[in-house]
Amino acid sequence: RSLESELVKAFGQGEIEVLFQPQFSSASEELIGAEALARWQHPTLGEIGARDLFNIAEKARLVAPLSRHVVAQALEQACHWPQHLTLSLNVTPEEIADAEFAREFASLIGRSSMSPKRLTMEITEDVLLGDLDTAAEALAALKKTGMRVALDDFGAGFCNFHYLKLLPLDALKLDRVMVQGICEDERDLAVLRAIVTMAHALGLDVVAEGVETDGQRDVIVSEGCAYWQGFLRAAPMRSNALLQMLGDAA
Ligand code: G
Ligand code: G
Ligand code: NA
Ligand code: MN
Repeated sequence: RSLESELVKAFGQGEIEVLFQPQFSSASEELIGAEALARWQHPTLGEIGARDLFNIAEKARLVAPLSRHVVAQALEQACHWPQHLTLSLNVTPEEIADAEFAREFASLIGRSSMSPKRLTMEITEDVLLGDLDTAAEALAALKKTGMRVALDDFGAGFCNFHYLKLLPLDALKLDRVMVQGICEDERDLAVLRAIVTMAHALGLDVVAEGVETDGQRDVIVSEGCAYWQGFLRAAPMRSNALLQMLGDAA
C-alpha cells in the first residue's frame, strides 16, 4: 500500500507528532520561543521528516488537513507554556494560495488560548510563485490578528530582493547555508553582513538557523541577528522537554 493511503489513517492513530525547536535571544541568551516542526512516526519506516511528510501529503491531497492537524496540536501544547514564549508555525505556499486558508487559520488561532501576538507564521519565498495578490491578501488578514510573519529559508532559494518589500514581513530567517561558512570564509561573512544590514534597513528582525558551533553563535550575535536556533543548544524536542529546559535554566 502507498504511503499516501497510510497517511489518512496516521492522523487518527496519533502518528503525526509536533516537535519544537527552541529559539534563543542573542541579547539575553534566553530561550524566547520555538518553531513547531512536524514528524510522522511511521510504525515500520521510523521517523519521516517534515519535507517528505508534506510531499506525501501533497500527492494524497492532504496538505490542508495535515497542516490544520499540526497547527492545532502545536497550539494545544504551546498554550501550556509560560506567556513570554513565542511559537512559530510553518505554512506551505499552497495553503497561502487557498482563499479559505486565512479564515481557517485565524479561526484555529481564535479557538486557542494562545494570544496571536505570540505567534509567527513562517512562509517561504515559494509563495511568490503563485498569485502575489492572493498571498499578500492572506498575509495581511493574518497580520490583522496580531501575528507576525517571517520569511523562512532565506538564502537557500532565489532570494529575490524585490519581493522583500512587497510582502508584509516582520522577520527574515537565514537558512543554515548562510550560517555554515561564516567562521571559515570571509565571503560568507560578507554576504551575511550585507543581508543583515538590508534586513534591518527594511525593519526586519533577523533569525539565524542552523547554528552548530560557539564560533558561529558569536558571529551571529556580533553581526546583529536578534535570535538564533540550532543544534549548538537545542534540536527539535517534545514540548515537555522544552519546559524542562526552561526549568533547568531558571
Ligand atoms: O524538521 P525538518 O527537517 O523535517 O523540516 C524540514 C522542512 O519542513 C523545514 O523547512 C520546515 O520549515 C518544514 N516544516 C516542518 N514542519 C512543518 C509543518 O508543520 N508545516 C509545513 N508547511 N512545513 C513544515
Ligand atoms: O527549513 P527549515 O529551516 O524550517 O528546517 C528546519 C530543519 O533544520 C529542521 O529539520 C531541523 O531539524 C533542522 N535543523 C535545526 N537546527 C539545525 C542545525 O543546527 N543544523 C542542522 N544541520 N540542521 C538543523
Ligand atoms: Na521553518
Ligand atoms: Mn527555516
